[in-house]
Amino acid sequence: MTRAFLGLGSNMGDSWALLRDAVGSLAGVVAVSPVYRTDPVGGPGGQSPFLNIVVEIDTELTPRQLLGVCHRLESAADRVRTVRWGPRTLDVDILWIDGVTVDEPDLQVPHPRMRQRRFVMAPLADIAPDLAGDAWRDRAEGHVHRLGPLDARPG
Ligand code: X6L
Ligand code: MG
Ligand code: MG
Repeated sequence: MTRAFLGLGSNMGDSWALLRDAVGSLAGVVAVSPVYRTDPVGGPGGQSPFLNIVVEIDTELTPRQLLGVCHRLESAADRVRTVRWGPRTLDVDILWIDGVTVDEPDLQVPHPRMRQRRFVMAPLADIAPDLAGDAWRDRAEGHVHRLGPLDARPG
């Protein structure tokens, strides 16, 4: 079994429920970060804030099979691709797989820009401080605010 980390984000629809349902349909979940409300980074202006989490899974899938899982979760959330980096019901990205490097046009592991994004590194640091370190704290972009556990939705 191999340890992998996925980054999930949503800024359309009922984001909290979309994240909860996505995690609920993932196999091999080991840890789920707190939910963060995060300022949009990149993409067109005027987007709503995101909710972001990071999930650790144990898996025997290949990286490409895992990418298929990510796409299946996005489809289940009725993701529609319109504007590049535009609003989305659900985005699921592979961040890290222990011992694995992939550099293909549609699949890069580790995620090449994760250390520049506070919306990735803050939740990652909560569940994998060994992996996240803290060099990112000075450099990463975007304000983030920790809301709390995914299973304790604020009223
Ligand atoms: C210059 C050019 C600087 C592009 C930054 C950064 C583009 C991030 C895209 C960039 C640039 C992205 C999320 C998000 C997106 C998310 C939050 C992306 C892809 N996804 N913002 N923006 N959470 N807070 O999940 O990450 S679009
Ligand atoms: Mg993304
Ligand atoms: Mg993506």
